[in-house]
Amino acid sequence: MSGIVLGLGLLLVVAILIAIFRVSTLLGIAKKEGQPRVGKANGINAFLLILFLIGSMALLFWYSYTHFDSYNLPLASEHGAVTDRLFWITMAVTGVVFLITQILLLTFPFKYQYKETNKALYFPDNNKLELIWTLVPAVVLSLLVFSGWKAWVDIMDKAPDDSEQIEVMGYQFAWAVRYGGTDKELGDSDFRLIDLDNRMGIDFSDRNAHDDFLATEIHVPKGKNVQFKIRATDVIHSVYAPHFRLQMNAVPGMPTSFWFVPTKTTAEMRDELGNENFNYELVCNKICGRGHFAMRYLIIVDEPEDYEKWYKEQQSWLKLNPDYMSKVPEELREVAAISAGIDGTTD
Ligand SMILES: [Cu+2]
Repeated sequence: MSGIVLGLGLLLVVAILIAIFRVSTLLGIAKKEGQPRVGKANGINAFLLILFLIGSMALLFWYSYTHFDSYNLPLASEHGAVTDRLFWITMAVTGVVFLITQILLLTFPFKYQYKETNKALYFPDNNKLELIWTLVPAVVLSLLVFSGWKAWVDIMDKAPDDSEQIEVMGYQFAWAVRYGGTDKELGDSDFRLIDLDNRMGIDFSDRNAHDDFLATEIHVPKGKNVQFKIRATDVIHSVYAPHFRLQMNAVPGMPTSFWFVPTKTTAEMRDELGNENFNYELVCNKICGRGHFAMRYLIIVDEPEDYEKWYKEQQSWLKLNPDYMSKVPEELREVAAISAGIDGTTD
């Protein structure tokens, strides 16, 4: 509340200052002092614009230099090399244009400010000039868009058949992660089956679902194709794993996916960075509500043999939640118990 009052107060002060400035300008004009006053104000404004140019450029370079490592994270996926290259080419092209246009924009008011002796040049049009500034950006932008589109199509293409399938589901405010179990096939799921325990709505009438397991951290094998199958239950979340240059929205009612090849194990990255505590992470990249900040999950990249070892040690969800055996159709219970790794008979 006090914030609103303070804001309104500030607004009032600014409004009063503007009113005073306008009144004094009008008074000046009324006293026929108009011209020299405007000339002086122009000079001050032009000078301030140049100060702004120098200040903002200094800030830009300072930030880009000191925080470079924060937005240029070490790379750990195959396609990431392509997207990184595209990013830096786009950055170079747009950066140079940005610098040139800002310098011209902010120095011209100084160079061409009002002087009584100056006379404006009549310059209605120049076809050659217009052709150049239409064609050059059109060609450059088409090249950028085309190479971006090609990279996108390669990434979004159907995942290879041998991909590890991992289902990642976002909900307010956590992730649930499911693997296909011994058959490496994810079973069906249905949002109508979601309850407090069966968070992902696993459908136990599907045989592939009986051996599925949920993981508290995501393990992926180095050098193998990995596909994230992504969905959400409530609002739009976003699966973001910056070291793999991976980002994909998690949308309720509209499954999405992303496949990639991790290139460095967690241990290798720790060595490279000299940081024993380093971990790859998956975070939500959509402001999805109050607990948004809590949507963090660890990703562990293992050597393929370590990954298989970890995979085999996991227990099926059905084994950990035996009550749900009642959801398995009666004729499937025996096979379900076997594929879920449950010993003995079930009731
Ligand atoms: Cu979220």
